[in-house]
This record gives sequence, C-alpha cells and structure tokens, in this order.
Amino acid sequence: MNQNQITQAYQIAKDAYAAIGVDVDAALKKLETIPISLHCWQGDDVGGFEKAGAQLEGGGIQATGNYPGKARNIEELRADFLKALSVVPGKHRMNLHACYLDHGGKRVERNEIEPKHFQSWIDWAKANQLGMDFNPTYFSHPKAADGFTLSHPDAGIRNFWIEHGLACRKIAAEMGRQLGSTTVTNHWIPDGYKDIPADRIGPRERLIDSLDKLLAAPIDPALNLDAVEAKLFGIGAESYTTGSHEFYMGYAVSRKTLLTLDAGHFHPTEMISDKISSVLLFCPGLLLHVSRPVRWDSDHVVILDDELQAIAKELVRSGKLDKIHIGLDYFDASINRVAAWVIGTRNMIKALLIALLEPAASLKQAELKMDYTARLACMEELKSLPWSAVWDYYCVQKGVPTGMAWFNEVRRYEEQVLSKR
Ligand code: RNT
Ligand code: ZN
Repeated sequence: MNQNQITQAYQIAKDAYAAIGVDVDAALKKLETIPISLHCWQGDDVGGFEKAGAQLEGGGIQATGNYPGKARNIEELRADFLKALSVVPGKHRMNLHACYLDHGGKRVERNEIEPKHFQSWIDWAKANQLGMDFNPTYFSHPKAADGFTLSHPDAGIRNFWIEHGLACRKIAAEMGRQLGSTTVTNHWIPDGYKDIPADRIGPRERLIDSLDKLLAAPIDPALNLDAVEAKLFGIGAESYTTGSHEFYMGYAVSRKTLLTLDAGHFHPTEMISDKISSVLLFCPGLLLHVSRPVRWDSDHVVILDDELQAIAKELVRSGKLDKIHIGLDYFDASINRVAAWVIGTRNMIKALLIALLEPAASLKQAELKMDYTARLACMEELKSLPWSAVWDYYCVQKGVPTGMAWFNEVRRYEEQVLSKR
C-alpha cells in the first residue's frame, strides 16, 4: 500500500471507530506516550559481557537454538538493538542486565560494579534518546552455582549478593539521574530446590532479610524504583521456589516495592491479565515481563494472541498507566534475533493500540447496567474493526516501515551484517 492508500484506509477506520464512540486520534496520542522496555538479552541469548563467549547458566532460564549472527560484543549488541528499534514506532527504553557491563577488558566482581562500568551504556542511551531499566544478575556465576543466592544458607554468599543488589541500585539511580528518566530495577533470583524441601520457611525468612538489607539504602524514587519478580519453578528447581508469587506479593505490599508479573511464571492455565488489577490496588507500581510460555516458562517471542490482548486491555482499562512499566522478557535463539525483538515489540504496541480503540466507557456502562448482551455484542464487533489501518497510519506517522517492509530491512541487515559474524 502506498501512503495515499494508507491515509484513505485510516480515514475510513476513523469513521468506523467514531460510530462506536472511539476517538482514534486521541488513542494514537496516548499510544505514543507508552514506552516499551526492550530487554538487551534477546540479542545474545542472555550471555552478557563479563567474559568472552559467556553462556547463560543456571536458574532454569534457557535460551535454545543456534541461529547464526548473535551479538558477540557490546558494539554488535548496540548496533542490533538500534536496528530493531529503527523499525518500531515510538520512543522506547533499553532494559540492561548487570552482566552486560562495559569493564574495558578487566573483569570486575559483581559486588564491585560501579556506575563507571555502565557509563558507555548511559552515554549511548542518551545519544539515542532511550530511557534505561536495570537488573542485577543473580545467576550465571560461581556463587549462584548451588542454586541459591539471596536465600543461600551461607551468610557470606548472601552478603555477596546483597552487595551486588545494592551496587545495582546505585548504578540504576545514576542512569536515572543522567537520563532524566526513572530507572526500574528488577530483582529476580533463581533460588529453589529440585526436590521436596524439609524447610520451606527458612529460605523465605532469609530472603526477606536479604531484600530488606539491600533495599534499605534510600534512593530517590524519581531516579530508581525497585521491583521484585516471582516465579513458579525452574529447570532444576521444580519442587520449591523461594521467591514464589505469594512471597513477593506479600513482600511488595508490605515493603511498598513494585511487583513484577512475568507471563511465564505461573501455572499453564493461569493468566497474568487477571492479576494486573489486584496488583495495582495493593502495590505502588507494576512491572510487566511480557513473555510467552509454551507448556513451560519457555520465553517464546511474544505474539499477538488472546492473552497479549487481554494484558494490554487490562493495562489501558485500569486507568493507571502512570504506575505501569511494560518490559519484554523472552529470548529465542532459533530465529533471527533482531527480528525476534521487532516482532515482539511491534506486537506489544499493536495490542496496546487495539486496547486503546475500545469504547471503554460504554462497555463499562453496559456492564454496570447488567446488560451483558450489549457488552458481549460490542466486544465481538470490535474484533473485526479495522485497527490495522490505524496501525499502518501510526507507523507512517512515526517514520517506520508498514507491513512486511520492516522484515525486508531486517533481512538485508542479516545478509550484510549478521551473516558475516
Ligand atoms: C527468569 C526471569 C528473569 C529473566 C531475566 C533475564 O525466569 O524471567 O526476568 O528472564 O532476568
Ligand atoms: Zn522475567
């Protein structure tokens, strides 16, 4: 479709939405204010740059596949990331893990990292108008090899990880300060038992103690906010996870931290879309790890499925987008990694657009009047309204390719850059 056709289709779509009381221009204005935090780790299968050829180890997170062309160093990762962003409409964020530090060739222990090891990332983010989010890396390390970190029985090991968490919060605050945009720091630990534990409460008591210590250092919430992420199980930690959902829900509510909901961290039929409203009512904020579990916490690329649309609708309907931070969390090493970023991110934005194109007020009104027939009729009609014409127009407006044109660009990049690695 050429630009003329896209504009024509947009005008027709606008009328169709106006007929059910939706202001499409207002929806697009809102859409451009919602940043997505793109995870650095899709670019190199969660390897990081602590040592050359680092591999993801431990904690039951696993990247599978060996598609050629993965980023091998900071320069390549940055170039790939910017390539992905160049075909995504809107302004977004870079979500960095601590193990992606720039140590200039000299290894630094995790409890000794400082803002200077991330200065080149901050400069790069600034130059590219990106906000940043951050993650301590409590895995892929000899001191995580027992499968325990902040809840380890050994106080020395716990202390090491407390120091790492603290160091990360300071780095995150510095990112927030220099970029003029609040960093969200997500704390996820892999701790758990393969087999049935004799003591379920002990590790949880230790985890409370460790978190309290590492979150005690006061940090200006305008610079950094902390979030805690629960999980159901991991490979090698099938029977017990210290940081379960109940644990962190209680922790976040009592300590007033943000709570992270990862779409892959619940039972297979349990959906995070239904949890969003409750978390927003009890926690000061919500961080999402939008992911796609297939039979387990497999972290497949996010697709435009029912659950993604349900998540986006809950975010928009809540009216609390200012308390919500949308991050992506998946890593597929079996396809072009730049395309994986693009597909997941474009889908997240499409889902938000679809949600913003709902006649929210009239749907709620029908519900309050117990007119469930009207509610169902309208929800079903919405499914065939031309949101994709609005999406195309949005892409044109933001100067990014429409339709499969983005894919041609990524393919070209693959031929010219990725395939040479
Ligand atoms: C692991 C968690 C966690 C990680 C990242 C890399 O199950 O989802 O968020 O994926 O920290
Ligand atoms: Zn996650």
